[in-house]
Amino acid sequence: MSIENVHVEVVKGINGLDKVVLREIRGSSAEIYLYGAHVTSWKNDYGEELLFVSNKAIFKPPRAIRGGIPICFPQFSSHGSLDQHGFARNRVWSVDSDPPPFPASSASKAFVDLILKPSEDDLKIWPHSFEFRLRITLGPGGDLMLTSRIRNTNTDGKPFTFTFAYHTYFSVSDISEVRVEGLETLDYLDNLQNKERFTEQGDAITFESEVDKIYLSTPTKIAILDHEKKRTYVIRKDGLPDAVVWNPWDKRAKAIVDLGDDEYKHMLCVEAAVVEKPITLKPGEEWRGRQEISTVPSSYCSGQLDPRKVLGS
Ligand code: TA6
Repeated sequence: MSIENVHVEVVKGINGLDKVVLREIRGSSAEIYLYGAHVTSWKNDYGEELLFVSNKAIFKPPRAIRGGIPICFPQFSSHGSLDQHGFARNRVWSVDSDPPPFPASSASKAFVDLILKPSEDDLKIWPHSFEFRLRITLGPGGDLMLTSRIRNTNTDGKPFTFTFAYHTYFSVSDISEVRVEGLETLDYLDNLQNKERFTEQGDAITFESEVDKIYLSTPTKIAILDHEKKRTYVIRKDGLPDAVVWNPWDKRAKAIVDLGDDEYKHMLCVEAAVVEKPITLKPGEEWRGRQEISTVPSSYCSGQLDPRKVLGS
């Protein structure tokens, strides 16, 4: 089967791993390794990289790639008996040549359908048959959509339960200058305090030390404002009630072998996820989780557009 065309190309990436390249006519692009169905690049019309990937990322199975968009399935983090973040990010996926139709197919031609089914070895550590279909679409405006469809294909009549995350690493100019809007006043589980539950203050979230929080029942839209770059990332999500916010800061960064000591300054993970209330599927049932990320010029540029200042001037 050939999926090569102007918008979609399969090439060899680092260490000879297969990589799908999506391109849109105005210049935006995305790259996805079949290893992990891992998005490793998302560029805007000007060729600027929007995702963070570590200079020390190791593109070699079985290690997950540090950066981009790892897929956490069937387990988020250490919330279960599997290895951290499950195994989908450490498996080689296939191009799905004949995916079941989507109810609302987008107009974009720059998309790829990937599929993961468990191997015999996977069934030994997680004894459930599933089909995980992932469609990755680069929209005409450069927005990136990921839609996961996970189906229980067990023939033994048994349901299964999972947690999930799109563990997106956004590229930011300086973490100390970034704020996240949309999570104010929400409850969260703090991974740095034994997953205890707290309530966020009323202000937008800013960063001055390590953060590892799972915000619960979050709105469908979250924004990351990068003042220095004058860029705002907008995350829209569906079927993914929780949102994880992670930055390792200096000490923990030093302990992560595939992350440079200072690289934490240029990354922020905001992860559309299902953690607090895991999904249970009966045989034949399917779950869908969708994340759409886009950028807009920041409406807040180092105070210039602060309405109080405008009014006061
Ligand atoms: O999503 C946040 C988190 O679960 C953190 O606790 C942190 O460990 C991070 O993911 C990275 O995990 P990884 O297994 O990729 O090193």
